[in-house]
Amino acid sequence: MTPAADTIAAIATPAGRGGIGIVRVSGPMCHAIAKAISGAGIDPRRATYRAFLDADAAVIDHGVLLYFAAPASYTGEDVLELQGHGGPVVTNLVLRRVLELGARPARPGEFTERAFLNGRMDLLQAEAVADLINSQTERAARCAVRAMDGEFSRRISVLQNGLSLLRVAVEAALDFPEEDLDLPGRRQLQADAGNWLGQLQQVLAAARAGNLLRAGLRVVIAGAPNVGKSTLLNRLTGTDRAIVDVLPGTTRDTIEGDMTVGGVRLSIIDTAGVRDSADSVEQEGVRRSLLALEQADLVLLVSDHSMQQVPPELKARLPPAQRRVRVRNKIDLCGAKAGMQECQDGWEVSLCARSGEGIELLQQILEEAVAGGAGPEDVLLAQTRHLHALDAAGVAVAQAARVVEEGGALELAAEELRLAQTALGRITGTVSADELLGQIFSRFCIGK
Ligand SMILES: Nc1nc2c(ncn2[C@@H]2O[C@H](COP(=O)(O)OP(=O)(O)OP(=O)(O)O)[C@@H](O)[C@H]2O)c(=O)[nH]1
Ligand SMILES: [Mg+2]
Repeated sequence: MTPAADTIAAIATPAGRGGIGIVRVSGPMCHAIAKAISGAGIDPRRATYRAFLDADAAVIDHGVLLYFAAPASYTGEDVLELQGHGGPVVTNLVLRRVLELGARPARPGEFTERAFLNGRMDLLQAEAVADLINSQTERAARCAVRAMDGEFSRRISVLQNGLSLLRVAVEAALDFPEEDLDLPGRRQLQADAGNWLGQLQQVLAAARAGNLLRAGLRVVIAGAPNVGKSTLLNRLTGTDRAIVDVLPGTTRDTIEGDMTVGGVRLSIIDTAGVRDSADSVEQEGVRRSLLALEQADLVLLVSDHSMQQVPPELKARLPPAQRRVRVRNKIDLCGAKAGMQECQDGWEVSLCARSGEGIELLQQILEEAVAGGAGPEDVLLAQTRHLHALDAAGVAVAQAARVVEEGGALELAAEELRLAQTALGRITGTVSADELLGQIFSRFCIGK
């Protein structure tokens, strides 16, 4: 990889005031910039306390310079960190001076992009950096660190090596005319293809669980007016987020609150009660409720304990395969007991949102929904693009396995295996288009 010709710089600490403000610089001019701004040369990997000077040698700030010589740095290039006082104005003055000295402003994610291009990390690890920064729960952060350390990449690389050996075996068999490939040979290929398909499916399951951990789960509370949806939102999130009132039609906008279950962040969305209404604002509220339903991962269908059915217009809008939990609220009014039971389309819970009686049963169901299939350890923090690639690889390997099993043309199996390898290569970045890289790194913050 040829080193970048230009030097980039950005403020690496969050905007606003803080103890320290860091300007980060990467590229061939780092040493010259350090010398010019501090008035003397510096040694690599040694914290040096100096004044930061402007063009007229007036002091901008006093702080610590840290210099890492290529290739032993985050980006693989010369890197300089100027750690001054964390005020927006002073940090900007330091940045401005660095730019005057010849650096250019970095694009979002450009430091990590350079780390990738210089082979300091693969694409999965680079994406894990962004995931770590954006983690909303402790569990997601721990998973992101494991991905950054290369756990996910190793799992992909095991698959890649396995598929590659399998393809070599299939291609070797191709050199024999069909009738010469003995039965044990074909059986072995068949067993190997089945084995790698199984391993790929395990990785896919762990990636699905990780994707959930990363993105969280959208839980929508829906039902007729006045059944206690907003009371339930407040109870689950432990807040006073939504207005509760005896009058039906209180909630008009969708209202979002957060809760964390089993280390996964759940967005709980309260919606307007669904009914026919002449009020145009309420009509809009109902439209938004139905829209929210379509984007839900899980729906809590709330009704009064007395009222047995969910409004038909609401039922009609529920996507068929969507997971749902029926919540019968206000058990205090009919003297029923809190409880849960399995019904035809999922769980049903009876509770009292107002007092909180039975709410732990609903929390238990949410925990189960989050845990999904994978055990707590086998989770790979995957982005949707990784899932698509793993899916594509899975389809191709399954197809190859079928061809081998059914005694089809081995050329086809070899081609499917090649497609699977290409799909996996897109995950770690061994096969990547510039456009994809642009999309990935533009999602980072500036300075990373
Ligand atoms: N007795 C009893 N009343 C409840 C319970 N939960 C909610 N309520 C009452 O039912 C009324 C309606 O509650 P909300 O939470 O506003 O109901 P909603 O479904 O959000 O209503 P809309 O926003 O109008 O659709 C309020 O007076 C609540 O105090 C409960 O478990 N028991
Ligand atoms: Mg409401």
